[in-house]
Amino acid sequence: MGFFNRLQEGLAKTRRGLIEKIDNLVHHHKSIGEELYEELEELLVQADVGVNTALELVEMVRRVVKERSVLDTGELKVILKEQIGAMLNDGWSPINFSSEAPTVIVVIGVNGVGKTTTIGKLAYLLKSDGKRVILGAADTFRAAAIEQLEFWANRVGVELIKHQEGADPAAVAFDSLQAAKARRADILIIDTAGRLHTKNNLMEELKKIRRVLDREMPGAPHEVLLVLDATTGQNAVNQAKLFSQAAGVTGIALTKLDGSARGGVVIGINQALNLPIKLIGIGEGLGDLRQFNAKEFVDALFSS
Ligand SMILES: Nc1nc2c(ncn2[C@@H]2O[C@H](COP(=O)(O)OP(=O)(O)O)[C@@H](O)[C@H]2O)c(=O)[nH]1
Ligand SMILES: [Mg+2]
Repeated sequence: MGFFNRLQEGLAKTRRGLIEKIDNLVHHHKSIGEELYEELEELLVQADVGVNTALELVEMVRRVVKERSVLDTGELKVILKEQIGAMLNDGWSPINFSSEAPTVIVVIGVNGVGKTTTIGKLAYLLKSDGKRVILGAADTFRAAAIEQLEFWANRVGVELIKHQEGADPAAVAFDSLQAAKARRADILIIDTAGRLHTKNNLMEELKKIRRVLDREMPGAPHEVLLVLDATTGQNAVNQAKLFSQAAGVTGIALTKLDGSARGGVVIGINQALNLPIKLIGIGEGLGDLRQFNAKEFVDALFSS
């Protein structure tokens, strides 16, 4: 099955929770009016789009309905799809590759969101694209975290730079960058720890990693990807706010869209944070990660 079909399948629950309800809504209203808009807004909020974003979307739909003098309620879905697509496309940018190798990508986020898995899948994606990739195991908090990344490195067939459990993450980042330069790697991806109960320490640790990288290669890291778990809905938005203040986040990798009923959060994250969603994960397999594409996403979401 191709990625689009899997995305389509992965968004089935969200589709049921949002698109099918919108179908019902428009069938139960003969004309477009206040009541319909209110119910639409409510559906969007329920689908984890977020209150502000839901309001904004309904405003956009309202404006287009007026501009085009739309009377048919059936048209609403088409307009909504168009507006969601526009919203998701607004401010989007692809992964930022450095003109000078290596491109350094730091991956951050709380425990369990899917950082290490995403790194494995991203390494596979980039390697398949002909890039030379190196991984840095800067989540040194537990030995198991290093082993997990090593498992992925072996699976994908890329080199891993690691230290002992408990080592200074910034030192791992430093060594990884040295190695990436020496091996003329195109891409270095650095894994980090995500234990939130020591929030301040974590933020300091991430800052230190960034400082060390920038000192070794001015401008690095070129991406700080915050990994968020789509199944946590609006919670993901809160995590993002927390991290983006301190950690210099440049983009979002949204995982576990497969089987989440809260795919609407994609729209909310994009709007609430002003951060582009760069990657989406739809499973635990090697091929289950892709660069985010607004058109592909709305096509999959609105497909029947
Ligand atoms: N279904 C699904 N599971 C995922 C996805 N990404 C990660 N996971 C799972 O989420 C769990 C935590 O992932 P891990 O990479 O260890 O998270 P980390 O603590 O942030 O490094 C693992 O069981 C992964 O297999 C995804 O896109 N879809
Ligand atoms: Mg991990």
